[in-house]
Amino acid sequence: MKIDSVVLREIHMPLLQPFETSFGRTTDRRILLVEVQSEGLTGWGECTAGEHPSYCEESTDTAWVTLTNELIPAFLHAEIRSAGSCPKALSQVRGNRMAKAALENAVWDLESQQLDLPLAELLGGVRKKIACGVSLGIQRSVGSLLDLVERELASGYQRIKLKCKPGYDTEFFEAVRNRWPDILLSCDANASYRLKDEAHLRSFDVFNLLMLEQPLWHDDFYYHSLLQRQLRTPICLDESIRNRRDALAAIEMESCQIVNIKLGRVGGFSEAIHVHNVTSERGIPVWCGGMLETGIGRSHNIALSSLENFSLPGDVSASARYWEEDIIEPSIEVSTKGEIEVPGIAGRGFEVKRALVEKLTVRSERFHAKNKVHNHLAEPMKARA
Ligand code: OSB
Ligand code: MG
Repeated sequence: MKIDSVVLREIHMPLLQPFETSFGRTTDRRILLVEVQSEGLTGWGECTAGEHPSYCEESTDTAWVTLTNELIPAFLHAEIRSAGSCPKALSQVRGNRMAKAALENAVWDLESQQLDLPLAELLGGVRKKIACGVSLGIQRSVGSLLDLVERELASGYQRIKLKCKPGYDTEFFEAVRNRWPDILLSCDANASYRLKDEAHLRSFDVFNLLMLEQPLWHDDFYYHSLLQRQLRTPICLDESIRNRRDALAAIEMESCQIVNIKLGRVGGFSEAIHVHNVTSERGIPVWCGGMLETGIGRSHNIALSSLENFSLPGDVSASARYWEEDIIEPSIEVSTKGEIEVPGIAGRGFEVKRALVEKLTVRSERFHAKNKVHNHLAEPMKARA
């Protein structure tokens, strides 16, 4: 692939509603976008790092530095034959998987355009439609949670996931279960419980949850395996699974029965496909997680979710749940059956609204294949004050 240049930028986008997890509340997103340009075509990638290093070690700021100083120069120096050669080209950098994924996924996006194939097809996807669920942030009151659940079910979403933490769990599950005894309901603790909470976590079993996501430490398999033996509810691992080996270790230790795959957390499409394949071989179902992405990351999540073993509804939902105006068109829509159609046209299947992206940009840098040129396309925040 002849790469001409790479553009890295940061955009600021306010969320329509604040989103609260066990590690904090997000109201405004600071998102890095990567463009990889080649002979008139542009592949886009989105970095899913959060504003603070709370979900994992990376943040918007660490990803900026790693991409600028390490990953983009290494990428431009390497010979990239296809998107699949990115992990090797970036392997000198340890960790920093969300930064790597932003770059690698842009190359997959580009390659699908060059080959005139839908991205989903390039990845080996087989599904024409994907099943969608929603992830609901921690609410201050049971009443406000019930209102939210009612609204999302009316929109057609097939599964409701409740964020939880100690003090914000069973009371909420009970209220939702009493009102909707038959819905697919799950919860996500984002690593907020400890082994001393075992008896309490066992009390979740009565709510017939589809899964309990990442109850214990973010980097653990062993204690999850001890906990899983004590629960009827299947454990799903999110934070703990960084790659194929982690998935295998978790499966062999019986730490979980379900795996959440996030493109950023595993470092991009190549590793996501490896995790997909190994879980598939072992009979462990997967679903696609979300990181409050814009339409660019979301379109990549849709393509990934078209792979066969994505048999549970993912946290892939409509643009309108997050943004006043998404940066792609058409915006991502979910049918009344709670499904998103996988685009059948070449590339990611959604156009990027370039003028809007420029307007939202607070800093950017362009890197040329031969020599790096600093090119500040936009003034920092003060320009928008
Ligand atoms: O654990 O799935 C998670 C958002 C930020 C950090 C971690 C998580 C989430 C979500 C959001 O659940 C899902 C979405 O994008 O709708
Ligand atoms: Mg999670």
